Amino acid sequence: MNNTLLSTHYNPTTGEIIGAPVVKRYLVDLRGCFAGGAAYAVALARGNPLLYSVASVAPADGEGDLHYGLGVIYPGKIGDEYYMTKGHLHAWRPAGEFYFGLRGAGVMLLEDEATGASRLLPLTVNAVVYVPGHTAHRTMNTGAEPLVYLGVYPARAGHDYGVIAERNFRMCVVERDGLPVMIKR
Ligand code: PAN
Ligand code: ZN
Repeated sequence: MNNTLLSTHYNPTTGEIIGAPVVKRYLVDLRGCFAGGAAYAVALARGNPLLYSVASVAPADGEGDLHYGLGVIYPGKIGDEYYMTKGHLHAWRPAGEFYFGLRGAGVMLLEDEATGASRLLPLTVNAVVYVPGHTAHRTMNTGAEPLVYLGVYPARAGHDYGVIAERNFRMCVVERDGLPVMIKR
């Protein structure tokens, strides 16, 4: 057990946790995620902005232990699609996850691995979203300020990006009349 991580403070404005390792994802890392391939290519030709970062805290790794990540997705769009995360299934498929909205406004796209059934759920300040096991999940910032959220998941969950990289989500989320709408890819 890592005593230094039993108690931490997160910054809900910047999404920082002092001392926690951070993964940063840039536009180039999201190749294949956006449905609008042409808009993606145009945006990438202009630059390679930071889309989101995640600070992770893993206090203990026993069976039954929990980890958490503090995510920040910056505001922006590629064509009519919001800046989003890569999205994943948990490597240990039964692992569920709680998301807590801390700043800004966004949505979560959930897709049941077995049925493909998709849901679009708001992730706003004080919202709690539960991602059941066996469910692919992707988060988008639909607002004008950074979206900051906390995700809490079993220590053994792991991240499986392979399935999403291969076939993506069935649905994509686009802005229509200023609002996020889920449509078939
Ligand atoms: C989150 C995600 C975070 C970034 O902590 O890892 O939102 O999304 P990607 O991992 O899809 O890039 C989580 O769901 N952990 O399990
Ligand atoms: Zn997850």
